[in-house]
Amino acid sequence: MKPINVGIIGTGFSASSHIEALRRLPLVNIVAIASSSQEKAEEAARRFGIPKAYGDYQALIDDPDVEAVHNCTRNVLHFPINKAVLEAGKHLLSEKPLAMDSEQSAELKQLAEKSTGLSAVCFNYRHYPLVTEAKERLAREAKRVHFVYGGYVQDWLLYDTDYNWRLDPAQNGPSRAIADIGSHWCDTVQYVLGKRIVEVFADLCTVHPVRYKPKQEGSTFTSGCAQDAEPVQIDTEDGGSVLVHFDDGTHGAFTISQVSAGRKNRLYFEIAADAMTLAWDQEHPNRLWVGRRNGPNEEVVRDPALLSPRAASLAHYPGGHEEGWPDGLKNLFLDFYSAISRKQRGEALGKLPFATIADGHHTMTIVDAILESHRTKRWVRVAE
Ligand code: SOE
Repeated sequence: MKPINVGIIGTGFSASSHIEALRRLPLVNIVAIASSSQEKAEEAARRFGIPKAYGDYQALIDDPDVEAVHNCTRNVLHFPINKAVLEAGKHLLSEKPLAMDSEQSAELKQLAEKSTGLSAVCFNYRHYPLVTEAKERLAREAKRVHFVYGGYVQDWLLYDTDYNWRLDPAQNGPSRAIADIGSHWCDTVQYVLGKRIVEVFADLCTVHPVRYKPKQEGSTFTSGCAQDAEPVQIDTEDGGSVLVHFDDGTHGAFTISQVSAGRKNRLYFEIAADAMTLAWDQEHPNRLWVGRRNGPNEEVVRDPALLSPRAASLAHYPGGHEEGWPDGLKNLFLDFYSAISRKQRGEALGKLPFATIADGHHTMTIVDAILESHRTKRWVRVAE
């Protein structure tokens, strides 16, 4: 089968991780990259060995060779680029958050319903083998979930000298930590449970109301330095805690932080169900803890021979050969491009494992409800 031609928009942390993961798939071919200037695009094309470079994203979308577009830009560009790709009828893989707010994402949801292309949002944590194993065990063994708790904590914005475009609401949108990483927690947990968050109560906080913005901007995960920097007021949250209710009445809570020393990228959840408790942590992704009341606790390791069939299909190496973040991203792309190939062959798609634009929109409505709850200090229903 002919590989699917992909164009990448963006050249930062997420673009480079997408390129690396895509290069590990036989069913795609990266043909073009776009950036904010021709010079930047050409530099990135040389660095990544991509044949075509565009200094304008619309030119990449209009290129007849490009069949699928990865939107790896800053949040402010998610909406206009996603809209243009959907209108062009091309396949779309968008970075999260899907848009700046749920008004924009609602429009994208409508466009996606009419588009001839397939589309997905980069909620990559669904695609880890042991996250899928948790989902399968829960569906198989549990009748009732009592509580869900956990969080997503990082430290790359710990100091007031750490600065990045995500600190600027004009580039990032009105929510920072919740939209950036809280959205991942919500999507992952909703996927594992097969339930939706319908109501939230939030308490957010900004640890550094003033940060020092360097003249030369750093990229995500690089640390800053106070020299040659100007103070700027910060209006978005460094983190917070949120109580949630799911659609079947299940209760949950999560804490988000980008200022937790030593926690580099810890998305974790624990699901207390009647049959067992399941716990998973992105910093130790190859283990799933299963707690029991009347028997020994268990630790399931990522060995394809020990996993349910769908989880085993996401584990590409035998046990003991650790897989992690880049592999989860690759699994998402594998699921996405396999679905496109099946569509091209006229096969039925069935239930898709990846987050669709409708899922991305739902997450935006959760983010908006969290902001409103924090502002009004009350429970807020997530918009339908
Ligand atoms: C920064 O917080 C970031 O790169 C997020 O934007 C990603 O979605 C997450 O997977 C890793 O951290």
